[in-house]
Amino acid sequence: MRRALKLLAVLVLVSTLFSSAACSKVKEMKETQGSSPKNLQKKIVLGFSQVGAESDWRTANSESIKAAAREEGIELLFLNAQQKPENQVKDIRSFIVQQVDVIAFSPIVESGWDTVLKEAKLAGIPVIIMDRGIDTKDESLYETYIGSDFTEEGRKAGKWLLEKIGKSNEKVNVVELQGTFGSAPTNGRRDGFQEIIRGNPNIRIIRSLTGDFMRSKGKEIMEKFLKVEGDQIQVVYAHNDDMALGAIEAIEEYGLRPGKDIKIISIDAVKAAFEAMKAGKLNCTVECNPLQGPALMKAVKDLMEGRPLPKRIVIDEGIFPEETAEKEAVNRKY
Ligand code: GYE
Repeated sequence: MRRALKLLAVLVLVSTLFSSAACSKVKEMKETQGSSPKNLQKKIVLGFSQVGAESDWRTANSESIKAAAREEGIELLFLNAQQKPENQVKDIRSFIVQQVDVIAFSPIVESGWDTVLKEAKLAGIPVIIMDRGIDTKDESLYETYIGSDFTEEGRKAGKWLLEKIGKSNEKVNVVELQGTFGSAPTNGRRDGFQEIIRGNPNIRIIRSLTGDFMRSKGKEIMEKFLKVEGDQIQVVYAHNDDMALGAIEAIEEYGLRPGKDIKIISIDAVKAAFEAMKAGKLNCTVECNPLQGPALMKAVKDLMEGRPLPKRIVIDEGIFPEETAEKEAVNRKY
């Protein structure tokens, strides 16, 4: 009995020593990567948790991340959270368990990340926020945020409306198709647009609902708006092109002409929006650039090689009114 106990104690000791040696080995590998990029033995492993596959923008964004990782020789663990924040928490935890080198994610909603980000910090894994921002008091929980200025996008949409339609003295009723509730692009695009149209008392948002950035839901909401407001609607402001395209279908089925009887402004500037503008069904789209893969991989490499990162990396963007569609359509990559 005594002998058996002794043997057990030795086994426990050996396995503890072994696992702590294994741990320091992993740490060592990460440190080697950090200090001398040229001696990279092991590929950098990046865990990325994506929002979902809700829009053309998202498809282009996912492709850009995958292509850039391939190009840079970074091993990418890519997970799709299917628009559920709780899935993203699970994704991040699984990346921590797998001891990836860097975690990046596009947060579905703005708040609720502190606990899981603290877990990543405790595990010594740096986090990059991409595309959608987060709301936190503790900025040490992430290294950098790479993404667009959503409030500015909303302002651009508002300015276009003021210039094009707001000049006449007639009342302009706007219906708003919002993106995912609680997400950074929804909040920014809503606030930026409101800030600008506030300057003109004739422009009023009469209805607003969330369509989750999806074409099918954009169509559903527009059907509802048309049912209650009928031809009292002069303008649709959609937080993305996919919902605008859904709204276009609803307007046509209702018997009105999108782009003419009802003006439509949206955000993203994906290829399909240019086709709709060329057909005269969409009036303006504000650019939101999804090709963020190269910027993400550069940030990952900078981090691993110990270079400091700015806290915010903003993507440059433009605006495309219908008059530019014909010329610009050929240049669109997504
Ligand atoms: O505008 C929309 C997508 O987070 C900026 O998410 C992104 C938004 C984009 O579903 O189409």
